[in-house]
Amino acid sequence: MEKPKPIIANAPCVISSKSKSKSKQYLDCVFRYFDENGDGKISPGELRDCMRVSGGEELSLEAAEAVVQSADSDGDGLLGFDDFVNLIDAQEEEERVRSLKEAFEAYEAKKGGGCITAKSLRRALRQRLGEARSVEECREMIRRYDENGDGVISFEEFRKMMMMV
Ligand SMILES: [Ca+2]
Ligand SMILES: [Ca+2]
Repeated sequence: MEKPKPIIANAPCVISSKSKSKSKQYLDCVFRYFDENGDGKISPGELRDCMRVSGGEELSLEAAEAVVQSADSDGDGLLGFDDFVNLIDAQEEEERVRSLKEAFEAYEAKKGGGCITAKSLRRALRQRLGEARSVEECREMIRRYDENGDGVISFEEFRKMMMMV
């Protein structure tokens, strides 16, 4: 099954708002936009219509049901407001991890190798940021975030490192 694009990107009130703040008001606005019949719940059909109207990816009813099911806490086959917020959160988290993975790949010693070494860090800094660092400096940077002390940065360690900066 193909993964639908993040739902939140398809809501017009999101597109018009420059800030990506997740205020209650803002989520409320998105929620109401999805909730066509105003019963305070989002059905798979509503989710689907909404994606279509807003020019998002065409979603099959089965796919919409699967999305709803993934966040449906009380099992009624509909999304209440809290479920909806959780769904958005989960999707944003997924999005964040995806872009982190991309960044990580650029620093990896070997594509798919799963670690950043002092050498690969040095190369990536030079290529991507035009920063010339010595291997020693790169070793030092790695040491700072190398939690398990294996001398390289794993994706998990990289993730924590990025959260700190
Ligand atoms: Ca509804
Ligand atoms: Ca490590």
